[in-house]
Order: sequence, then C-alpha cells, then structure tokens
Amino acid sequence: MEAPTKTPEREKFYNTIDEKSMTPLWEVLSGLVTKEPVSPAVPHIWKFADVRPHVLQAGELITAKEAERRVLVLENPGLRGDSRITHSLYAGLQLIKPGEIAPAHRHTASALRFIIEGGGAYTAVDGEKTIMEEGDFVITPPWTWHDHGNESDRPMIWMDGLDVPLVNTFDTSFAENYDEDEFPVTRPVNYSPTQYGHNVVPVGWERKGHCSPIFNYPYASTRETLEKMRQYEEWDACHGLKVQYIDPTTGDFAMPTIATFMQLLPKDFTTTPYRSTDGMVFSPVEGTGRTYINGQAFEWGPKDIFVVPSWCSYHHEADEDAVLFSFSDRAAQSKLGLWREQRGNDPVSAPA
Ligand code: GTQ
Repeated sequence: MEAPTKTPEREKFYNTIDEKSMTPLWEVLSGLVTKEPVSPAVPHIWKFADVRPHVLQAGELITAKEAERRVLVLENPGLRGDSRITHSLYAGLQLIKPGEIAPAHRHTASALRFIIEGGGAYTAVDGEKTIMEEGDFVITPPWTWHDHGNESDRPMIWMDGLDVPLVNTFDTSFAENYDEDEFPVTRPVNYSPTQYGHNVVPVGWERKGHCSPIFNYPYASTRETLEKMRQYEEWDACHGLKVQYIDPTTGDFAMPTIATFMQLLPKDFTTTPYRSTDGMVFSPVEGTGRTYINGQAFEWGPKDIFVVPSWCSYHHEADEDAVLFSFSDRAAQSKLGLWREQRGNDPVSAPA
C-alpha cells in the first residue's frame, strides 16, 4: 500500500489543515493500519554475566531506600529512553542487599518478580510476606501496598516485569508512598498459598481485585509438575512442555494484563518455528541453548534475559534439558480479542 502522489495542490491543502491540527488519513493509513504487526522493539539478549557487575555497582552508588527501587531498566534497543523491554511491557533488574528495605508504596500497575539470584529475601504484599528463592514467580497485584527487604546474608537480584507502558497508554497511572518504610505485617509468611492453593476457599468467599490471590508460585512446584509431565505428556512441537501460571480461583492467567509461563525443553530438542502477537521476555532457569529470532541466533544460559518482539518468528534449540520462564502481555491481548499465533506454516489462528 503506497500513499497517493503528492501534488503541489495537495501539499498546500495539507499545510492548510496542518495549522488546524488535522492531517489526511490517506498519507498515513498504511503505517497506521498495518497488514500485520510491525513492532518498534527488536530482538535482544542481556547476558547475566555482563550485566550483573553493573547491578552490583549500583548497590555501591545508591541505597535501596534512597532510590526507592534500585533497578537497572532493561531497555529494548529499539525503544531507548522509553523504559520498555517490549512495546507494551517494562522490565528491570532490582537489587536488594542484606539488611536493606525498598520502602512500601502502591500503584495501579501490576508487577511480577522473577528471582534470578539469591534467596531468603522477601516481598510483602498488603501485610503478608513471602520469602523468595531462585526461579520463583511472585506477583504484586495492582494497588496493593508492597515493600521488599532482604534479611538473608547475600544480595538478591530479581527481574521486575510491569505493565507500566500499558497503564500509561490508557493514562491510568496512580501511585502513592506509604508513611512508613514497611507496611504492617498482619498475616503469617506465605499464608496465601495455604489459603488459596489447596482447592478450597472459605464459604461465601468473593474474589477481590483482578489478580490471583496467591502471590508466590515457587519454582520447586512448577519444576516438579514439568518433570512429572514429561513422563506422561507429548512434547509440543513449538513449546516442548509449557505451562501457564493461573489464578486457581478462575483458571485465567495469574495477572490481569501479564501472562507468565514456564517450559521444559529436553536435551537436543529443536522446536518448530512459532510466532504470536505478544512480544515475549524469556529468562532461562536451567540449561543452555539458543533461540533463532527472525533467523538470528541468540545463545542463552541460566539467568540471561532475552526478548522476542511481537510477530517475530522464533525457534529454540536446547543443548541440555532446559527450563525457560517467560512473560508477555497475552493476558491483556486475549481479553481484548487481539491475540493471534502461528505455528510453523499453519494458517494464523485466533481463539474464538
Ligand atoms: O518494586 O514496586 O522495577 O514500582 C519499577 C517500578 C519495580 C516495585 C520496578 C516499581 C517497582
């Protein structure tokens, strides 16, 4: 689709209406309503060994308290200055040193934590602490008070994933700080998995908010599920064995906007090329391999973070048994009826 020819007469007209804050659609239509997704984001990998020293350096420069959140933002090279890892999502690496507290605040954005290094630090959500270990996936639901602290003796580094770009597209951001560093703790550590993860809820219980009431999904359980499944389930050609994290009270994704996944790829497995409209952020937990994104190879190992933008075709190759965590905005896209995928050379499919 090409824009119509510009004649002097037309140009003059465009300049006239430009002064009235108007523009001709036919000049911009093909870039506006594209035949298929065109993302400004590009494929990229952050090797953990490369970025770790800088995350630790930040720890010498500023305290968690002064920074409020001491995070190095992972900016997609196609979107520098925008604090985005995909077009719609934010990601960063947060460092909490022993004894530090990242003070309590709340915001309308949803946040996830994926634990990359360390163990024993906590996130507190509305008065409940959860202790985090490597590979755990932890949620901070919208508008819940949260602070982070590290009572262990080692630094902890986790990846934050937030829907800030989506929230800001809608111009719906609210945020406030709590008066104290820590929101008062009123429930036992890890209470929510006990209350909501055992297939019962109190009689008369009603769901509050739009997130899973469970906010820590430990790696040990997810890993066990995948290991059991490998004995009884077929490997999916595009994904190996892939599970999605759910809100057990609805079966929907655990968060309203962000979908999260964990997958197992067995040694020497090569997946069939795949693409979907949700730009994906991957972080391998175990194993090494590579992912070809639009034909370009990205070599990965544990704790690396790489991004596959919307509608880029990709496939994985695992050199050894590999486990990959990933997240995307699929939860939001699905609710809006926008999500589509394509497996290999199959036709593009959209769920009914
Ligand atoms: O931990 O609440 O990386 O509010 C960016 C914004 C983390 C957090 C980030 C945040 C947080």
